Amino acid sequence: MSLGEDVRFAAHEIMEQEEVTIISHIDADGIAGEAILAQALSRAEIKTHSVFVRQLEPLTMHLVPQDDTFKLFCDLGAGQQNLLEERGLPEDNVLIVDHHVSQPCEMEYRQVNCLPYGHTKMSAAGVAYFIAKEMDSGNVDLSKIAVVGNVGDMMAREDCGLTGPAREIALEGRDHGCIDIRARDLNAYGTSTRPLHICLAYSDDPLIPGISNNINGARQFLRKLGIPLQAEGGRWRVWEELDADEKRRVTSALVQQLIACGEPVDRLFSETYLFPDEFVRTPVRNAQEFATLLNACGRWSQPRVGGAICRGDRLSAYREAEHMLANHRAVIRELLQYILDTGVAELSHVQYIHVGRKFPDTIVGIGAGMALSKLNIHKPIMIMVEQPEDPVFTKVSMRTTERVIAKGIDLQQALTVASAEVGGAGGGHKIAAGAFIPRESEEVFINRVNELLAGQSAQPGQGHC
Ligand SMILES: [Mn+2]
Repeated sequence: MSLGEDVRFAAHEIMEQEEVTIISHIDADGIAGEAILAQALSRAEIKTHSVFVRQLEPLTMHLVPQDDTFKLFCDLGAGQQNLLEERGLPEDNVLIVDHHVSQPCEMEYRQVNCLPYGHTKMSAAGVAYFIAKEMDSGNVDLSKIAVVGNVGDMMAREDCGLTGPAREIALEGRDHGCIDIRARDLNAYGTSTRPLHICLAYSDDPLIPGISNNINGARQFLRKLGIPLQAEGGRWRVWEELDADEKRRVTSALVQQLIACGEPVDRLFSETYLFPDEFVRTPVRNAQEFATLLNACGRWSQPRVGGAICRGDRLSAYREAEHMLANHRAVIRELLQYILDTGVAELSHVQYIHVGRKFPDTIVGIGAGMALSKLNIHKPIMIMVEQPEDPVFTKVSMRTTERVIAKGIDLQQALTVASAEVGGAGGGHKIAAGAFIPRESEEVFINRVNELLAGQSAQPGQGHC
């Protein structure tokens, strides 16, 4: 079998259905994947309704209806097939569209999963797009949302651009005219909405001495280059609106700065994905910021607002999402500050912090990733959080860096093993993973994860994720 064959089978299977329930994940990739599948289905005149879950786990399984609609799982399900079985879902009534590691189970649910085919850098929205495209080639316009999902799941991060099938989607979107691919663009977040000096100061991949984490430094750097920070009328300018000559002046000065400090320059540039049909200086203008907007919707438990934006709403849903985005950023900044102020505890191979109920579980992963660049980046970080509505389980999020996984570290493996041993469940990727564990096992669990990571780092590295 190949991914293409699985996609054809899935498209055929879906077209046979009269009524479908989509169960999807509440993050940018899940929201994008749901929007792609739901639009493809409704264009094919198949009745569809959707359910969003934070995570597929015993406590959320009641959200999966026990009716006879066809169940389409998106961005989840592969690692929780035992739960689908326990829920009594029959084999022939389920299709899983996912990119996570599968957990074996008695039932053999059908899946379209890019991971077993070696496509480690494509998200569920990408898989969903291939199915939609197979259902009807007119669904090529959904490539835009697929790119948002992929970028949202950080599939473009390691290689500074999408690769493999995920990039093919971007190319299809470019040919269709809905995606503008910018080669060797600045590898920084916020190129469409952040004031230029803020955009530079907030970017830390690569870390540019004197500019990263230094707003004044960034402002002076741009002044020296004679780049006006403000447009007529005093509005802040953004990277995207600089002309080609200005961009060249900035990037070559950044290159010089990095070389002067003996830092590698390769990560300064990235392929980026812009949407020419959107207004300039809005977050839906580029894939990265669009994804953040969707994540903000998920964080505020309003995935349907994100879904409406994926479907083209630029009025009420869009305004609502912008408001959530502002709050989202404020809470993440607060979490980051809390981690830095409180400090992390360190074991030999992991650093960790328990934030109790102070922060929503939906942002701790993002906060962990951001905190890592300001802590010991050589040691994976673990954040534990309690969810007020869940008295039994503690949620665990872990993040590390490309450099650490190149040495053999695999967070997915460590969390899957350690959580199973204490009666919890875990999954994810080498670089970012999560788990639920019984609250009373926290200490045993941390020590076990440390032990597993120590074992991994003793093995020769694989060098890829
Ligand atoms: Mn995903």
